[in-house]
Amino acid sequence: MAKKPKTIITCAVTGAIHTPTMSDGLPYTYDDIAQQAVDAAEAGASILHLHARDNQTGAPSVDVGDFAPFLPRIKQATDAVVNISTGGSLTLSIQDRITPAKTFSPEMCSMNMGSMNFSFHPLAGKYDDWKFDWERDYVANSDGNIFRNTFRDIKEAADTLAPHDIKFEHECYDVGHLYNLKFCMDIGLFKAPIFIQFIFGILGGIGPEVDNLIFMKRTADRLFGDDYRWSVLGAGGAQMPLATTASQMGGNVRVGLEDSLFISRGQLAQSNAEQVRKIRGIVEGLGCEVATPDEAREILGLKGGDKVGF
Ligand code: KMH
Ligand code: ZN
Repeated sequence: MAKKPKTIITCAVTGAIHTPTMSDGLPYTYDDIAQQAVDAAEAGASILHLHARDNQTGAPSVDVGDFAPFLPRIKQATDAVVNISTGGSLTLSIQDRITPAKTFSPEMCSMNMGSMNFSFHPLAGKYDDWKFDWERDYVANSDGNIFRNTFRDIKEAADTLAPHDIKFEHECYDVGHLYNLKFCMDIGLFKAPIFIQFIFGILGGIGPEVDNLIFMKRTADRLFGDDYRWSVLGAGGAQMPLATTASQMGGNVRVGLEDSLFISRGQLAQSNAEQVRKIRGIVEGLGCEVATPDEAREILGLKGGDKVGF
């Protein structure tokens, strides 16, 4: 029987959806982001997907000055792959969103593959008292968000970042995004093997049903053949169940407080590492091995941790 591929665990440490009021576990200071990222790597995450936040208020930030305090600390303390988000804050221009990746030249960064509604406004109704002034409006007004990722934006990001030899985490929130990615491959924007993050359960994207995972996977098989590797991100309560299914299907998994604040139904996770430990236990318990950072580098064809700019 063919050997099962190793499972790469990505941990998305803080993101730009959740706010400090929603969980004390959500890291937003430089120190907490660094510490939780290192702990997640020690727990078994070989890729750390990172956003930055304002150190005082926790507001999502794409300011390079908010990345600079934690990136070197993470690099010194772990050999995990650093992946810098270019999704950033959802309403900013692509130029602003790619500035951190352009500045720090990480091994990986995200690349969002289509424009869409991207909303989490239903969360606004769940809290009466907010820790910081910005939070309520930020969450409530997300019903007006258009997360803009036009073909022109994608090309601009790919062209600007090309000299940095960065592997992209192609964020695909629906089936059409796979066709966008195929078009971009055909015009030479991205090199195989590409790495696709199938995303389920964002309001504005495809829902978190297993049927949809199978449909996305079949479509990607047809479009990309052997030229792609894949991972699954289920938002909220879909996180662990879909990651488990993905791993059993031979795929890779993404967890982290960016995508879900919970460790089990109704129970907040205390940290990113707790989620990594949980999925690792499931993956290993079901007979798969977890990839080390160097194995992840090999699987994805990364440039190496010694070639980053931080
Ligand atoms: N927040 C996730 C659903 C990005 O950072 O570019 C998708 C994401 C996007 O991680
Ligand atoms: Zn992200």
